[in-house]
Amino acid sequence: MGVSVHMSDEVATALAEHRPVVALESTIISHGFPRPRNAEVARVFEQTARDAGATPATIAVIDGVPRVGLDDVSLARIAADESVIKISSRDLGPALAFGRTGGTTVAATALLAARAGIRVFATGGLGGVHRDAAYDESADLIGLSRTNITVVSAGVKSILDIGATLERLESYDVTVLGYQTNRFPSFYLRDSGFSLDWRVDSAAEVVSIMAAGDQLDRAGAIIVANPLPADRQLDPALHDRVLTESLAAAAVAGVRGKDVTPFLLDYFQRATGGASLEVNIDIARNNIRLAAEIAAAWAA
Ligand code: PSU
Ligand code: MN
Repeated sequence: MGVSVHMSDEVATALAEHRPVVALESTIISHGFPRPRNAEVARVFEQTARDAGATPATIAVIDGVPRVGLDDVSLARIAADESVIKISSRDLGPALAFGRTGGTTVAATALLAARAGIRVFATGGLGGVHRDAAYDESADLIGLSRTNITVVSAGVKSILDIGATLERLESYDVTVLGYQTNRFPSFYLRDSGFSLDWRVDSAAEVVSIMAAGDQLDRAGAIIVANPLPADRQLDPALHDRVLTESLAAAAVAGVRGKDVTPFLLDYFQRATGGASLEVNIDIARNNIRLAAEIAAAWAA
């Protein structure tokens, strides 16, 4: 544990003292938010964790070194440098071997966080199964099947096939809990229309499920699906219009592979005149606060 990753002193000390630590991904910074706003957003996310009583551990690969907890220079570089790549878990080996710098996806971040001994991870939305292309499925899903970590997210974006994503999470043996709801959120919107088998109402309940999973030696992750309150979600009519447009634009542009998710996110932000961007930040901060609560309950 902790041998193959480089932890910042702050994160290492917090873990050693059994204080709450929340892992944060960095593809959301390098490829999820537009420059230069993303640099500010990265700092806001870390501050949100601190204000909620947890030590943030932003994870990225810097010059071939997997880092858990970034200094200010590295955090700024992930945001500003256009040559920063997107690193999923299968890219970790080449990125380390070739000394590359990249933002880590949910799959790669979860793997590195678990290696460092971190149990709770906050993100905005997970990758999933893309629409009309069932073979385009994010490694986030299978990655979470192998990693013992609790991930707080607002579900997956409606740019994906949400029903198929939930089916795959079932196949991959990933536990999905609705936080104070029985409905799976679709990121910008509170309710995707899909229901969940399990609802939790407190951080303490999440922790009791984590502890039960540990007793059974289960390998897979727990997803805590945390919707925004209805009055903070994106306007549903705007959402539906932009969703249709963005999918058509991706088809016309012939976007493929790891570029699909960044393309759709960027389209959404431009087509909503920045409204989706503010909701996106709100969602991630909402998830970080809940993750901090879970991490505190776990640490206790
Ligand atoms: N979905 C979002 N925002 C994001 C991502 C996904 O709503 O920023 C990022 C995450 O880092 C996620 C990655 O792990 O995209 C998934 O990319 P892909 O579909 O290529 O696996
Ligand atoms: Mn893909």
